[in-house]
Amino acid sequence: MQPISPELREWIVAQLAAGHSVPALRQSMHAAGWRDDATDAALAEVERTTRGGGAAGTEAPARTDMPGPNLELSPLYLDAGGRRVQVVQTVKHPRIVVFGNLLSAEECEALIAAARQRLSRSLTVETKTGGETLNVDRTSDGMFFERGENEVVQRIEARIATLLNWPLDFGEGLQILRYSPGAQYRPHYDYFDPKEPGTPTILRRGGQRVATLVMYLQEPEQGGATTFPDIGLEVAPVRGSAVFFSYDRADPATRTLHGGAPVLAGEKWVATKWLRERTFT
Ligand code: PD2
Ligand code: ZN
Repeated sequence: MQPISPELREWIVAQLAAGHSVPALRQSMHAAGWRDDATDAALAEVERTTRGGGAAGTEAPARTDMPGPNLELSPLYLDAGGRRVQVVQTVKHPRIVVFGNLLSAEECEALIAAARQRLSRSLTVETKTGGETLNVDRTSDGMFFERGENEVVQRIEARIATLLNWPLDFGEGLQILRYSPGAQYRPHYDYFDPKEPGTPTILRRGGQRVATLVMYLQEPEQGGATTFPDIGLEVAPVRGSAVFFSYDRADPATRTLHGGAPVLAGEKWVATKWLRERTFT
């Protein structure tokens, strides 16, 4: 059975959240031309993954050593190498932490200024081949910095390593994205799909992705939240703040489906840091 698309998952989750019954959904999908066995498989997968369950023994094994801030004492602030970062909001499953005051306005400006001339239409890693392709699901413009490429990148990377308790060289280079009005990033998972044939090639450079930090460099006037459809969370893209989330296995059971909602007015700029299992080369 094919895995279901993030869009179909999102639709089913939204219908269930709106109070529609499973039989009603089955009827709608049947009317839309879905075969009953495919419908049942899709509904079962969504139920399994949104409840965080799964038939015993069928889940991928979860990692135990994971990046993340130390929240044992429920701190309101964390010291990240001399910067007082605010803990704004946390979610346990999926593990999500919203940080305030992670970046200064000057640091946001410096990243935007250094990236602006190097933007091109975003590519995503193509798991079918291990290469990169244009993706209609992502209509932003983007670029990557090399790790440690300039002073401000170095400073921010060192801060992230301290805050998230993860070695600096396990991180990919910072990715910068600019969303103009209408641009969005449809819901997706950031880990590499183990079932895709290109994934083993991608994993040679540092193993799986295990966590994401999306930092907001410029606020749009409207729209542009980072959304988590499985749990109905929207994180507002406030300049200098960031959303962290981690995934201990490459599986929808992590409930880390997430997207960038369309920007309705103004421009949204973000910097994304992806963390790998090992040294990223
Ligand atoms: O810009 C965002 O809000 C966003 C949403 C989903 C960024 C990413 N994913 C990403 O860079 O992976
Ligand atoms: Zn993402």
